[in-house]
Amino acid sequence: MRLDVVTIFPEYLEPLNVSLVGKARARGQLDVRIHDLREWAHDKHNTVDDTPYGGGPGMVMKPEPWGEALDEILASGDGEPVIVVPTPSGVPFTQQLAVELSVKPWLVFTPARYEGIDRRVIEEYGDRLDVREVSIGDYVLAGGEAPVLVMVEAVARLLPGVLGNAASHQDDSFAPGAMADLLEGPVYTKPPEWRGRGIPEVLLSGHHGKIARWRRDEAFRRTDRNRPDLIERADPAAFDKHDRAI
Ligand code: 6GU
Repeated sequence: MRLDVVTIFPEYLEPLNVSLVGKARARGQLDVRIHDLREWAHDKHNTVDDTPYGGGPGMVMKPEPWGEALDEILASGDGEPVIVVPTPSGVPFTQQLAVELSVKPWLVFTPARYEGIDRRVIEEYGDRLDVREVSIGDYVLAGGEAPVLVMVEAVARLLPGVLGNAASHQDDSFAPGAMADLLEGPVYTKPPEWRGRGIPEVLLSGHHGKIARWRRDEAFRRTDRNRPDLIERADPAAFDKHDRAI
């Protein structure tokens, strides 16, 4: 997969050199290209923003540098990318959207600062390409760079061969399957006793059926406590009598 990111803060994307994404890059599974938007600015101050039409606070990113940057990046590859525009006004970034993006060969991210990008840029590319305006949650950040880090990590770990063990995402919270609609429950490792705290007996029993039931009960309890909206939204057929008794 190829990923391009256009930003006025290239150094903000340095975490993409680290850990899972960094290793996927080193192995050649991800081709990540970070671009400085100011390279497509023209005046001596490399201006990329201006005051908003209609008045109001803040600044708006000018369309010309974005247009020239995107045209050059689009011309540098084969086929057409999906363009992901991070914005608090976008559709929610979900595991489902991460899965959808993970099967695309090429993504271009356009994190903005200030009050956002001149609307005509989104319209111009939206007329010819798949452009997604995406939000990572109901809060406001100063720019789209941190959301890009979030989205790239969520997508990259789904690529074949990036996560050591493909089974590791089978029971992720939000993954489809038997535990769909439930958050993951607690996990334990050695030592068997730490600061006087033991391990739930059932996990030491070797009884796979009982362990699966316990894990589901813990997942249900946690979901009920932390995200009751997930239970309300789910298909009632997803829950059995035992779940409902929790
Ligand atoms: Cl994608 N951008 C900004 N600036 N703030 C956000 C966001 C994105 N998602 C949630 N808050």
